[in-house]
Amino acid sequence: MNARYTLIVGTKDWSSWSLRPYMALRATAAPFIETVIQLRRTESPSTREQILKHSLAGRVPVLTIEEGGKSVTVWDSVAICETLAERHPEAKLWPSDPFMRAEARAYAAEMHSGFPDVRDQLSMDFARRHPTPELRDATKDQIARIIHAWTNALERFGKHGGFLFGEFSVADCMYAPVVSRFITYDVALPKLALEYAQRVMALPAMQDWGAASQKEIDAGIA
Ligand SMILES: N[C@@H](CCC(=O)N[C@@H](CS)C(=O)NCC(=O)O)C(=O)O
Repeated sequence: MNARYTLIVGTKDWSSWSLRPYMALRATAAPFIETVIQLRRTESPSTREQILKHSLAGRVPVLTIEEGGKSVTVWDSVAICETLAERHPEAKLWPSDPFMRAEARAYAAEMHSGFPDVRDQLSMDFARRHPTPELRDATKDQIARIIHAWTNALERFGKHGGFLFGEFSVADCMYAPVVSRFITYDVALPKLALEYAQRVMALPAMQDWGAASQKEIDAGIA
C-alpha cells in the first residue's frame, strides 16, 4: 500500500484528542507526515483559521490519505482510528475475537462520549506535573468508573499482552490521554491500574509525544 498519510494534530502538550489517533497510527508502523497546529492562538493565523484549511469541522485531529491519485480527509479521533484499523488489519488495532472486539468498541465509545468532568478538571498537560486539584464529586465518580473499567478488562484479558484487551488496541489509544492526566495530576491508582498506566507511558509513541510536548513548553508555546 503506497498511501501518503498526513496527521494534523494540535499542540501536543494539550491536545488529548490528537494523541489518540497518533497512537493508532504509530501502532500501524506506517510512515506519516505530521502537521502541528498551535491551539489557543487568537492572533492571525488563529487556531481556527489554520484548522479550517484542513477540515471544515474546525477540530483536530484530522487525517488525510492520498492514494492512487485520490484523497480523503477523515476528521474526529474515532473515525481516524476506525479507518486505520480497517486499512491495517496486520496491526490488529481491534481484538480478533468478536465479543472482545464489541466490548473494546464500547470502551472506546464510552471514553469518546463521556467523562466530561475528568476532561474539564484534569485537562491534558502531558509534560507537566501538578498537585491533585480539589476534585468535584462528579470527577471522583468518573475516575472511579475509569479505574473499575480498566481493572475489569485487565483482570480478564491483560495477562496476554498487558493492555486492556491483551494486545494494544484502539481502546488503549482512547485511554492514553487519561493515563497521561492521571500521571500529571498524581491521581492515586490501585496496583493493576497503576501498572497499566506505567506500561502505556513507557510506549515509544508516548515517550515521543512527551518529548515533543516538553519542547513546546521549552519554546513557550504550551
Ligand atoms: N470529538 C472530537 C473532538 C476534537 C476536539 O475537540 N479537538 C480540539 C483539540 S483537542 C480542537 O480541535 N479544538 C479547536 C480549538 O481549540 O479551536 C474528536 O474526537 O476528534
